[in-house]
Amino acid sequence: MKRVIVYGDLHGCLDEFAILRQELKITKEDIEVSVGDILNKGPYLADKMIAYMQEHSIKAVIGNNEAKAMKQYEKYLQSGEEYLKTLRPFEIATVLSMQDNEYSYLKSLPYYLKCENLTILHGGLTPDMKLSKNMDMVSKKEMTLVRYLNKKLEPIPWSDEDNRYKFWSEVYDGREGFVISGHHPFPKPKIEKYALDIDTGCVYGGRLTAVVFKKNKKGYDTKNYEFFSQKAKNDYWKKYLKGV
Ligand SMILES: [Mn+2]
Repeated sequence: MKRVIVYGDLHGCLDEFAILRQELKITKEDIEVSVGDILNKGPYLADKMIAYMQEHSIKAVIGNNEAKAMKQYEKYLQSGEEYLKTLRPFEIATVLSMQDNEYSYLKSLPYYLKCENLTILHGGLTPDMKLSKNMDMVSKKEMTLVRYLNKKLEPIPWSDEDNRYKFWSEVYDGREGFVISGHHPFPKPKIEKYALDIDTGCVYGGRLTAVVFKKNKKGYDTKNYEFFSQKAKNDYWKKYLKGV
């Protein structure tokens, strides 16, 4: 049976990821996809995370952290050590763990991935976004960042709490398929009619969640999917902020 298995934000949580994959009893038949934000903030750096993804042929879409790491790596190659001083310690660690292989891996990642009736992307969709190969870069980047919308159904910045109207998936109409995303951590997966957010904040001491879809006659069954999750061994982000 061919399964599609989608993983939430990894953020360097490789131990939890490996345990979760063991529990899922992955076979060569399975299609595994990450919603992006593979790297940054957590215990394992870009080199280890990407090597693991490559070794196990796990697909991924770009998260905002991958987009940022690519840009920072490019600037580091241009301007050298001086540039690193402008970055946060976890960003420096990411950039320094990257080489050509990691950079070209990140470059090769798509912004969204369609698997029959399923669509995997990192952030979310706004009513005026249309997925296509020739989407402009601004909309692609925006797609990695969408969380809450304002009353005009436009995405609001992270800090703009007062303007918060609805989470994007609460008003999404399913026109681009059943969407599985991450980016905004919830204590439990956020389940809507045409979308799932499966970021359950592993790097913040929450859980790493996977959702499993099986096929029926019409495509992948979006009514009877199953969640699996693995508890974080640590609140890695809190540890990082405390400097221990
Ligand atoms: Mn993110």
